[in-house]
Parts: sequence; structure tokens; C-alpha cells
Amino acid sequence: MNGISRREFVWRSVAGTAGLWLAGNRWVHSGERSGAVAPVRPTDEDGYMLWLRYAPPAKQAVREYQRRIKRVCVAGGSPTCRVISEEIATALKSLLGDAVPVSNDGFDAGTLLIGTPATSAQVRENVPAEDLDRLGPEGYIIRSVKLKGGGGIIIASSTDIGALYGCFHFLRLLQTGQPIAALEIKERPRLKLRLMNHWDNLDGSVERGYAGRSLWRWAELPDKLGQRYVDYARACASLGLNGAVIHNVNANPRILTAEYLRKVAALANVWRPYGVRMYLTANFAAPVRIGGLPTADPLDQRVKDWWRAKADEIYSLIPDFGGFLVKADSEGQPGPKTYGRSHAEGANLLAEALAPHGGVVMWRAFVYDHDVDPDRVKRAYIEFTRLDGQFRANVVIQIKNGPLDFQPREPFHPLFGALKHTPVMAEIQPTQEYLGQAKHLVYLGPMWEEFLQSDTYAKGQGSTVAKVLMGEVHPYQLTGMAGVVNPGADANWCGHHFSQANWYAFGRLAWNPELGAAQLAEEWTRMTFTNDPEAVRTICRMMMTSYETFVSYTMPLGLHHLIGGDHYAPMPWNDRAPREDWTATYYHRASEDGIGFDRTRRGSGAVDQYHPPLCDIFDDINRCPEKFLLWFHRCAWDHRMKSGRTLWEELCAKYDEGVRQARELQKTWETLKGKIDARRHREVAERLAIQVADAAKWRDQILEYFARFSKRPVPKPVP
Ligand code: GCV
Repeated sequence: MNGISRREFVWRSVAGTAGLWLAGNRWVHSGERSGAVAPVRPTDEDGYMLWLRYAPPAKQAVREYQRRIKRVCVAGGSPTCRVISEEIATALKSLLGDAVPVSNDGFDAGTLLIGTPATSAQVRENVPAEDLDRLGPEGYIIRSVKLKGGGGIIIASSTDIGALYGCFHFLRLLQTGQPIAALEIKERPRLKLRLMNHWDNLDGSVERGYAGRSLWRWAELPDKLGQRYVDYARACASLGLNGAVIHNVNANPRILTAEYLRKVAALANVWRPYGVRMYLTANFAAPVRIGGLPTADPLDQRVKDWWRAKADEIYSLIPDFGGFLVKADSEGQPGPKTYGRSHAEGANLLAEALAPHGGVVMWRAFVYDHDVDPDRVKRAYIEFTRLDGQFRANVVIQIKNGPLDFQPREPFHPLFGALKHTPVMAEIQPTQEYLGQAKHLVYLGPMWEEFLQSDTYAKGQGSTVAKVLMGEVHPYQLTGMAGVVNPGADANWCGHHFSQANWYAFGRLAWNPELGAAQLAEEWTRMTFTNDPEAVRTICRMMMTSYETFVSYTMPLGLHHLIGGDHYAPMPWNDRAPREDWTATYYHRASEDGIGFDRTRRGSGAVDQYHPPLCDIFDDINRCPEKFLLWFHRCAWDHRMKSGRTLWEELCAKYDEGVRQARELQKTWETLKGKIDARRHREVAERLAIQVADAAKWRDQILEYFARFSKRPVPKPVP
């Protein structure tokens, strides 16, 4: 933060809210400006503060908050309580314009009390412990209470971490200008594991990272621990994220050496008060690569002993270590298959080592060995359904949202709902590897909502992916969601200011996968940019249309993998790669007869990995949703679409529409000039210019390429 303190930064930088001006050391509403206080133009922001800028909402709301919050009592003296005190003091000073006293006792009218039954008699009196117990250790209650001479507000939980989550919820209400007169909020996370997944390497590079170098400065650790590590944990905790896997799934085994574990432990110590637990990726060959054993065979006693000793060593340094995430037998990573063992035998080896300490193994389902099936998208399902029930209780299978690989649009992975006896968690990807990286404005909330609300029919209608994840379809003891995330060393963390919204939405969905994308967009916009109603509406509209826009100009109608190595630019002609299933032609199969991958019963049969009636719907060209048409069907170029157009005409129209919508995003953003600070406005505008140019490239190159097969003219694009 360029050498200034966080608190100072809040004062200096949070000036972009429409109608608010930073005058000297104080926020003033534009109506209040007088000759006595010279107005100051909104100060530029660099985006570092994320959604924790604590800019005051509308004047009326601020007045109400000032009336109702005269002092704060944070009961308890734990490191987490200290974090709560500091956060609330910083936030209230910024939101309300004046410092609000924070102490650790007292509860009279005008007090905001934060505590647990163990730390506060007033919490015990006003919030029955059974109510808190029902919400679990991370749940909380926010309640208005009547007191002599006025009202008070209690944020209560059975743990300090739950109280911290409640505190961030309360601050969200203030930041977004919500009424706080009669609060009765009960919240609990619907998923247990809510984890950031970083694909960061030990050399500081980030696989599929688009926001600068890694956040973890390995050369400086464990001695130097900067403020940024704290701010990372604040951001995670503000969303309810409770852990981070800090190392790439393409794992360097050195992360498990004593030298690196000391560095990892130092980070874990910083994050502990925020409830962010440390997890690591495990290279399956570590016993050979760093342990000096001749084998990594999971059934070999020496290998078992090595992992057990390694787990003991880790827990001696990090007592609350969460566990391992493993990519095995995938894209060249070592795994149990080398030794003729199954994924279950591999996962159980690590699970046994962690079990005495309460750790978990997240075993990735991202596997696609050729010999399993000729169709790549069928392979993981085949491998893992065979093993259902063979995993130890502390193993959870981590599954990407779709069966291929984070494509702009995929149907949900058929493993969701298919594993009755093995818990599953979802892996989604805020880092936008295939979705414009940090150059395109693409809010992924609607994509994830579509995924989470997909009905698997695993136990009849209503068995949505969200319900599967929450353990409501099959009774899983372990539940979770992971996000392959986007923060890096860039000043604004995520490269594109709007990419922050994807970190935000992921975190909130991990807390509750049934939240709506529109609600999350609005929360984020109000906290990150402005509370001005018109600007909020405009920004939210842009965000909510941006996903469909991106799909339209890149891979509409179920097309997928039309890219090359960088996963950014169009490359439909890509027919050469070390593996056939890394090309584009393997997927689109365009010829003079038509286009698309036949996954019906007459083709690869992938449709039958879905429960009825979905398998029949996907199999039927007339009932298959058109957004998945070319994923499941091979269609003639003249195939008649619901619009009455031929497939070719529809494809051309979709691409063109995408380009038009991208231009619309750009135009709309222009109307916001002056409504938010100039720096962020300019930086977004610069990227939108790239996006518009790229959208046209996608359209032109894809259509020009496919026209060679369709032998039909490409209609003149709308200028
Ligand atoms: C970490 C895709 C990405 C790889 C990534 C892999 C995975 O193939 O392009 O960079 O590797 O997924 O999820 O393991």
C-alpha cells in the first residue's frame, strides 16, 4: 500500500462514492458542501481495499447508524476478538465519519455487543445457547434488543470465529445501506470446507494466474510477514472462507520439506485469528522425491510410515492444519496407478496419515486417462463411480463444475449426485482461465448459479447440485466448495477490477450455494464502487449480462475448447497437441456435414451418465437445451433451430450478438464516468477496449474457419 497504513489508506482512498466527497479528514455528502469546506474531487483508488472500503452509504442511512451505534463492546480477549475490535473500529470510523469507542465490557442503550456465551453474560441472557448451538460453531445471530433508554444490537456466536463472521455480515449491512432497526438474522454456513485454491508455484509464478506474481514471498518467509497477508485473511474471512490451499495442484514436493513447512507455518499463524486454515497440495511421489524411498506404492508399509511421520511433523508446526489436496494420475502428475493401485487406495493412504489429527484429503476427480473411454468427458465418472464406497471417511472427491475443464459453458459434471457413499465437493474457477482471464469483464455469478441450480435428478426432481453439495441428497459428512482463485501481487489483487467480483461471489456461494447471482452482484457493487442507486443498477446490469455475452462471442450453442495453449484466444484450427483431447478439432469435429460432438446413445453415450429424465432430454435433439446443443449433438449446418434459423445462421447471429453486447458493455461503462473514481474507471475502460476488439476477433476467426466447412456465407457483421 505504498507505505501508508491501512487506516490512513481508508481515509485517503475511499472517495469514489457518488455524492460523497472527502473534505480534509472527513466524508461529506455533496449537499453539505459549503464555502467553509472546500470540496475535493473523488480520490483515485487502486482497488486494494476490495469490498472492504467502508465508504459511507446514503446520508439518511448513516444518520440512522450514528443514532443506533454509540459504542461497541467486543467481549473476550482472544486474538480473534482483537481482530474484531480493530475491524469494527476502522469500519465504523470510516462509515460513520467519527470514531466509535470500542471496549470489552458494558451493554446499555446504543451498544453494539459482539461476543459468545462464554465471554459475555449479556449474550447468555439475550441469546439462548441452544439457538447458537443449532447454528454450529461458525454460525451466528444478529439481534436487536430492547434496553433501558433505547435499543442495542448483539452479534453472538458460540465461537469467536462465528462472531467475526457475524461482524462482517453486520458491516455488509451498513456498507450497503440496509436498515438495522429490527434485526433478527440467523446464519450458518451450508458447506464445511470453503477453500481458496491457489495454483501458485514455489518460484513465484502462478499457473493460470493473471494478476501478477504469487502473493506468497517464499524467499522472505518465515521472517517477513507483511500486512498483505493479513489483508488477504480479512478478505477471506469477510466472505466466510475458512481455508486456503496455497500451492499448485501440480505440486512441487519441496513444499512438504521442513524448510518450506516452517514458512507455511508462519502464514498459518497470521491467518489463524481469521479462521483461515492452512491446506497443502501433496505430490503423490513425495516419499520418493523428498523421502528417499524407492517407491510411493500406497500399500507399501514404508510409504505409509513416511506419510504418517510427515503428517505428524506438519501438525507439530501447524496444529490446526486442514489437510491435503491431491491431483493424482492426471496430466503427468504421479499417482497410485503407477503401482497398479486405485484412486481409493491412493487417497486412503494419505487419509490414514491425517486421520489421527482430524485432517481431510480432497482427492481431485480431474482425471482423463485415454484407456478409460474414447470420450474425455466420460472418463472421471467411469473411474470414480466404480470406487464409490471405497474411500475412508475423511476423503472428499473434489470435482470441477463441468466434466471437461472450466469451459465457458458446460453441463454440470455427472458425478454430482452419482456418488452415494463418497462425499463430493465442487471446484469452480474464479481465475477465468477460459473466460477472458483478467482482460475481459465477465462476472461468473450467473454461470455458477446455473451450475448450482442444475437439477441432477439423483433422488428425483429438486436434487440440485447445490443440494448435493450440502449433503441433502446423499447424507455426506464432509461438504465443501473450492475456488481456483485469482488474487496475485497486482495492486488490485485480481488484475481486472471486476474479477474481484468473482472472488467475492465464489466466497459467498461457498457459504451458501443457494444465494442468487444478482444479489451478490449488488452487494459487491455497493461495497466496491458506489451506493448511488442509478450507478448500482447500471453496473449490476453490466455484470449480469456479461457472462452470456462472453459465451456468445466465444463458444455459443454448446461449443467448447475452441482454444490453444494460452486458453485465451480463438484457435478452432488447433489440431496438433501432445494429446488429441488437447486439440480443438477433437471437440468441434466440423466437416461439410455438420459440427458438434455426438454424445448421444448413437455416439459416445455420455448422456447416459445423467439420471433420467435428463439423459433422455439431452439425448433428444429436439429437447436438448440449445445452449448445450453441440456439446451433446452433431448437427447438420441446416439443422432448424427454435428461432426458425438454420444452425449456421444461428451461430453467425450468436457471435454477432456477442460482439454487439460487448460494445454495449463498453458504452454503458462510459456513462459511469464521474460516478466512480477516475482511476478505476479508466483501468476498466482500457480493458473493455481490449475485450471489444477480442470479441470481434473471436467472431471473425471462428466464423471464417467454420465457413470453410459449412460452405455458407458469413453474413456481414453489424458494424
Ligand atoms: C493445474 C487445466 C489447466 C491446467 C491445470 C489443470 C488442472 O488443464 O489448464 O493448468 O493444472 O486444468 O485443473 O489440474
